Amino acid sequence: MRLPHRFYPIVDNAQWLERLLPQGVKLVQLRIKNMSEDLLRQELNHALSLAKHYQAALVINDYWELAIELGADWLHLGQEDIADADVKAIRSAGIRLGISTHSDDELENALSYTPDYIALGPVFPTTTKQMPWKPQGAENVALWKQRVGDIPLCAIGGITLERAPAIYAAGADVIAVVSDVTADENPETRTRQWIELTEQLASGGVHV
Ligand code: TZP
Ligand code: MG
Repeated sequence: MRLPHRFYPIVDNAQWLERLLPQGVKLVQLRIKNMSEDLLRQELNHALSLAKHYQAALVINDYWELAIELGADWLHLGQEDIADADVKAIRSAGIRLGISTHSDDELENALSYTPDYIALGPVFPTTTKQMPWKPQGAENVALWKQRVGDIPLCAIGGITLERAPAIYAAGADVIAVVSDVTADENPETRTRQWIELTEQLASGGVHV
């Protein structure tokens, strides 16, 4: 199964969606940490209605119970999250699932859930999330793509627009970014540049 787009920004509140979805984003993750349950429910509801309006796939990070309750279509879980989640209930609700991986063992574990995509990270050093894993590099992106076969591979961690062509060329189906968009002085323009890059790739116009 293909994902709806090859560019996958990750944001931490629904206001970002108001800014990015009008630029043409079709795949976006809401990754909220530390919010009270009431606010969280409101935020997710708002985000889901924005995504529906813009016909974009909204991937909810972490909150699988709320995702089921609110009728979400997509969920992203890490290895610890998935160990605690009711994957049967998630699947019965028709929710598609992406899973993070950082090592061979995690990949094997993730594949046992037949996920809708596998994320591999960090590809480059990142300051957005503290992790014990050393950067994977383009080499592991290529290796992971061989291992996951038809399952879409999402590369994440320290990826910039400038680094993206080599990572797509290494085998990433999708690239997820936080800071390259949200820390840019013009996130809307940066988003449009990413979308243009994916369009150029589709027309064979980018050479690495
Ligand atoms: N998972 C692996 S790396 C990462 C996450 C959430 C952070 C990605 O952020 P950035 O700013 O694109 O490096
Ligand atoms: Mg998580």
